Amino acid sequence: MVNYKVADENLAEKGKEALYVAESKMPVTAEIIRKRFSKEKPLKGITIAGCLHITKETGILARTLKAGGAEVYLCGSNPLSTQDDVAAALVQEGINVFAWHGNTDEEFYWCIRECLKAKPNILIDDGADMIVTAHKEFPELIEKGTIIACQEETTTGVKRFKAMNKKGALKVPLFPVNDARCKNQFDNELGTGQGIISAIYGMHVLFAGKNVLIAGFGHCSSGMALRARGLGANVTVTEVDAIKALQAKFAGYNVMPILEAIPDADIILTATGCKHVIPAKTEVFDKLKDNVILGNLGHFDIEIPTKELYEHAKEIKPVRTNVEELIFPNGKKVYLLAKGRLANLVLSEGHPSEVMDMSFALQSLMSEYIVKNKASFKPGMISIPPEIDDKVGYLKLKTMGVKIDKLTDEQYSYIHGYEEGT
Ligand code: RBV
Repeated sequence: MVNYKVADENLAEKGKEALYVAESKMPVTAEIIRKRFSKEKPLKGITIAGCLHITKETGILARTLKAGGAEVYLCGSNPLSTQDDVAAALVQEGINVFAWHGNTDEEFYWCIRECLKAKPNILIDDGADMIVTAHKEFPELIEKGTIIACQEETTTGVKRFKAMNKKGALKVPLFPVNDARCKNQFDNELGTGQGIISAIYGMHVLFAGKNVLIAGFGHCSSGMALRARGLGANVTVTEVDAIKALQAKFAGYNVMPILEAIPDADIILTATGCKHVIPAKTEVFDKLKDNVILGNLGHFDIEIPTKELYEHAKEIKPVRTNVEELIFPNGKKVYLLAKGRLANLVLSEGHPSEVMDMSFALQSLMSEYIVKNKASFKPGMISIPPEIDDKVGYLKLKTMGVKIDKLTDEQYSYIHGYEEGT
């Protein structure tokens, strides 16, 4: 029996088409790993719950985990990123899905709880909400050892778990999949980088000649800065980290404090993982340029002070799908993308399948690794084994028809030795 609650089961045919398109673009997850999983069934008897964006790419991951023998439960990791057609299609394939576009905060947690009620053995989270809920509301899953280990997909989730671990509050073995090289150097840089497109989709603007303010210069934001510049924008980066600020400066961007950059910015895009990156103050709102576009690509809707902006506005008008015009008391207009939520997920379909192939290949292989090595884990953060990271890189290159060199024995001894010098 499939357990589910989705928006509309009649959307399944459309969802199948989306999944069909993603299949061919995700050869590592959908072909190589799935083929082996179908034969070897490494996840047999295991229930996996994923709190992920319900997209065609996540659908491909679910299919691979299921092919490996797992019972799969899914709920959305963001109320606005669920693609209802994909959710409906997955239900037809026997994946237990609790997700619909636009669910309220209360419904969001209801969906998480439905997944946890299935007593999952592995949790794959994106943003930490499901694993934190398991700690708070389903402690027996941890105490009785039902949960073997957990995997985290995104930077913000890893940040939360590091804080939890420091306080001694993290009671499960946790693999920060986000921190694998094959994840953050590709999904974060290229996927979020291309998220610039969401700002274009939102307002259909020309980037050339615009002043674009990018808040942050980590993997996500540096990818965006590069692409904004490529489109002809004049890019300003704001940072709190001296080294990252230097990297931005030496890459040729303007670097300055955000309060200095705000008055000239035509488009402001945030991806810092922090809160109130645009300070939540009326005097700052008054400094925003008329017609400025505000978009957040970080995990939560607090980088741009969404709530305070809504409170400040005297009128809020939807102008395009998931874009609102906020009219301030002084008559100024501001365009807010995706209600301040991840615009790269909400306004486009999420990060492209090609790059999600690597992230979800890692998630698939990590689930297998967890089942194989379950006896050896202790609660706390555990790094992704480098051989799994390397394997995904190698497989991705292979599917792209790219060959690389191999160290000779002589080179191997040299690179791992210290005796040879001047
Ligand atoms: N992300 N998933 C998708 N197409 O399914 N797109 C982006 C998708 C993930 C990505 O790995 C990132 O770390 C996370 O969403 C942010 O919540």
